Amino acid sequence: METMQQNNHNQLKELKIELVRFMMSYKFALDEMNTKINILKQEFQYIHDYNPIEHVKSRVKSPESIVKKVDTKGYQLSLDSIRENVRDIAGIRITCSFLSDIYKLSEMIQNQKDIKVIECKDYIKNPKLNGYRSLHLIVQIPVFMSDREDHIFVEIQIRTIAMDFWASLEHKIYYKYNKEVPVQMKTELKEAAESATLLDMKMEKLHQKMKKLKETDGFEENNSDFQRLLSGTKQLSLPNDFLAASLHLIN
Ligand code: 0O2
Repeated sequence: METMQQNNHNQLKELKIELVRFMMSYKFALDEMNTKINILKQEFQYIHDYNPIEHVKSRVKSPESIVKKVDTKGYQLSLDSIRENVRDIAGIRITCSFLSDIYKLSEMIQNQKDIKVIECKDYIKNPKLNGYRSLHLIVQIPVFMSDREDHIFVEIQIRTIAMDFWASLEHKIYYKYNKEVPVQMKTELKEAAESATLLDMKMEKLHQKMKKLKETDGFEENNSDFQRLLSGTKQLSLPNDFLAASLHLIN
């Protein structure tokens, strides 16, 4: 009797360790992705004097949500099956300033050698019927642990502030409403999504116009800054002035 109890206790202990390891690997994958995104953000700020990322949110799906998804999709309830089929356990949402930033950022992420792109769903070029827009990437990244290397799926959603505003509120409006949503409401939500699209397009146009203006003005401004640096009337401060000065010397 005592040996049986001991066996059960050991099995439970092993199961607990396995579950903790399973969930931890997703947390580590998110830590790695967050570091990568942070590096891109900082480097972009220094080199281009511009930050395309407004904010980043990440989460590990709760065990309850994982089990719910396994149930609704009809997957087998085992760790191997969950690992293979539920690819959004680790999720990152990046909100960008402008439409063009989304594709720039997606390209920079996809070009990283240790990131394997599994799937790319472009709900911006092909919005969902309800009006939902966002760029979704499913990637796999290696996580190195004490005794093994795991390749973990991460879902990355990249969108603009307007897309995020719409999606967050749409989610709130539908949240916990299990009955059919009235057609009129669906139409109005779709119209709201179209307004968000127009706003994104307008802001993108303004962004491009301003970029061109800065390029023309920038040369003269930087040049006079550089002249002041050479004549010693402008002090160098780290790191932007050093970068500006080095870039002028290279050019
Ligand atoms: P949560 O709580 O955000 O994680 P999948 O269900 O992922 O196996 P699917 O449906 O092809 O397969 O995935 P898709 O289309 O890539 O969408 C996955 C996620 O995108 C959703 O996760 C939402 O976060 C978001 N999303 C997709 N469609 C909509 C939409 O119409 N409105 C809003 N607000 N968000 C959407 P989850 O798991 O549904 O939820």
